[in-house]
Amino acid sequence: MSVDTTVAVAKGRIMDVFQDLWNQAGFPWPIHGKSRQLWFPPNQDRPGLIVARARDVSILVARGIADFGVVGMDVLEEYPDPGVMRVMNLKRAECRLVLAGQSAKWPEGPLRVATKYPHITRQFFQKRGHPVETVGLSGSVELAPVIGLAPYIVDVVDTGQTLQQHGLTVVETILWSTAQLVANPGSWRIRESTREFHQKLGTIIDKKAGAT
Ligand code: PRT
Ligand code: MG
Repeated sequence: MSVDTTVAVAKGRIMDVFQDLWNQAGFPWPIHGKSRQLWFPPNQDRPGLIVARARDVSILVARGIADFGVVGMDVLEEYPDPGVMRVMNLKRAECRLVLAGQSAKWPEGPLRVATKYPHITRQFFQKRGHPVETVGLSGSVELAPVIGLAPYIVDVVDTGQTLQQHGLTVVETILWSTAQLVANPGSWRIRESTREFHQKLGTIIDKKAGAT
């Protein structure tokens, strides 16, 4: 198989699950030990790999630096980019984006919500005609209600343990998320190697559908 394809992958959990798919596809994983290298050009054994911040993945793909990107649906919805095509649900890194608070009751009146996802949050409340003020944080969002910054949060949840540890409970699920494969439309249209890589991943996903 020709491996003249480059994939930009979101570091962290998404990269961990993607590494598993990459190995199953028979490609050697290029990152060894504690290497800080972030760019691995394609070679005869495997596609190229770029390790990126989650929100930068679509930018790299839209500009054609990478043919493919791997990133969570939550991030794609928060930073919509018309320059990328969603081409496959990788069915891994499952989680949901939820509205959570100290009680499961739907909030009354105008409310303040702390979140890393202000765009999704505003859309969600707008659809319900409910006034909202978002406080944009870049991490440790669960702390907001505990320290009195905002009584509600919109955040990613998997097992729910983190919410529980902070005395929080789910009010409503906003979005279910899994890792997604996105592609550069030009590369997708004209490059044979792009189609081949997509096909190969597809076989693996379908074989192990539902596994994390
Ligand atoms: O910098 P940033 O935090 O944005 O990214 P990162 O490099 O730290 O990546 P990482 O590892 O946080 O992964 C982020 C992506 O993984 C998200 O965009 C999701 O698509 C996906 N994902 C899947 C998750 C989780 N599961 C998850 N549980 N992202 C974050 N979490 C957090 C959650 O918010 C909580 O704080 O993990 C904690 C544990 O979750 P519980 O519910 O199991 O306790
Ligand atoms: Mg993180």
